[in-house]
Amino acid sequence: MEVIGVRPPSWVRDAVFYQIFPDRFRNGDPGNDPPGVRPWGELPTPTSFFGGDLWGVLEKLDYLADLGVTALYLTPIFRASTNHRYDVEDYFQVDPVLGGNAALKALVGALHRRGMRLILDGVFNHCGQGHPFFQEARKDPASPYRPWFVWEEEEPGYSCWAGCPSLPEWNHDHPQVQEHLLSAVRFWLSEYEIDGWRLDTVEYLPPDFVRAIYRTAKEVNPEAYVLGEVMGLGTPWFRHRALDGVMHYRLWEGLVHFFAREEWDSGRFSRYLWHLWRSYPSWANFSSYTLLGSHDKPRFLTLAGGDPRKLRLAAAFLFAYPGAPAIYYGDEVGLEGGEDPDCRRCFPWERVGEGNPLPQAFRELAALRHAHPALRRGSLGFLHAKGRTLLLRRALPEEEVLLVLNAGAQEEEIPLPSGIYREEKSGERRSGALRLPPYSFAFLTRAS
Ligand SMILES: [Ca+2]
Repeated sequence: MEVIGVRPPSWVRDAVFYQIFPDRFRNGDPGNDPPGVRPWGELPTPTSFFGGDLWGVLEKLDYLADLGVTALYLTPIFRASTNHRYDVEDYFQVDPVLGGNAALKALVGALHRRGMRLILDGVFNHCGQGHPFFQEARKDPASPYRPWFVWEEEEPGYSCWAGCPSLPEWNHDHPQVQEHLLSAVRFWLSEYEIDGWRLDTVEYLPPDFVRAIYRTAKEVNPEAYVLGEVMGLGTPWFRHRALDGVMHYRLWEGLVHFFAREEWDSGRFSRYLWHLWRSYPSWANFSSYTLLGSHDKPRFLTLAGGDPRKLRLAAAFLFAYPGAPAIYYGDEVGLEGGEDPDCRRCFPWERVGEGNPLPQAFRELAALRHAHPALRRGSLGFLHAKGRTLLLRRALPEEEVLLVLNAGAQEEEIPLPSGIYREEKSGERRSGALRLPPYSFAFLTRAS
């Protein structure tokens, strides 16, 4: 008997994700802007709003599809007070400044007509202090919402996320709290046909509640994707069948050490990855979300000292690695930025189609991944790791793809496995060894 939801949705391992911070991607309707929006492109502060919205995302679906993106992950969109909206005030209303529920309906419809998908950010550990239930519970000790929160003697008088008084934590031991949050999980999957949830701060939630979210999502749609924000090792969540995949921050750390900062050689990098690979069940490796950036980390290009060659190398690796690769909005045009809020700058639309080679590089990587099933579903092997050079193999019975890369400042010759290979870019036949200029890579397929 198959247990419901044990198998992650099959579409994930074929997906290319794109993460959007909705206030900063595209302003499709200036008419819904909150008061005091800043000029597009000004450097963000923790409190600035720029007027981006879901209508803007809808406007740019051609751009995203052309890039090779097949799925979107939006950071929180429900009504809240801040620009990041991790302080939810109503789990059943898309923020009117993002276009409201109507804009989400339109966006999901347009995505599905293109065969694309959408996952939303579920913030179920805490709400915002402006949430009406919290407001009432705080004012009135006799309120039915009083037991929905955890009251404490110490300041600020209640349990809150990471000591942040604006984010009161839900009391998940109270059955009505769980039911309220699970009804939101259910509602957006069934009524708006979203394709899954990214669960915020999973490591702070009671594991049983995460399992309940997982089961609830799969009951509505067995093909729903349940992704966890897990900064540590994800193994326990997979053991307990509570998630389909994690945002692969552990992989991200390795990419930063090897490609961006050049602190590790390829031997250490490949041993680190192999250890991670073996720590997760195979299905979890293939259905995790692999990333070069997110709204919580400095931009990869910035970590790489602004060198686009290193960004391209890391992107090539990401698109050749198992899991669903994700592009953090703007990385593909070379947007830079340090720690939050600097990593949440406005999308610089003037950098698209201006002879900028980066978007084309990302487009080619996505196209390669879509063209070669071995890159999405093949087995993983590290065939060579020496100095700053690396050879990664992805193989299925019917095809074999190699990523050969030189992440160092010297030209290098890298030995190839026996056989004749075809270089993807030039179409030339290769055997024996491949010479690569500094900071460059090549994809090879086995000639049949
Ligand atoms: Ca707007």
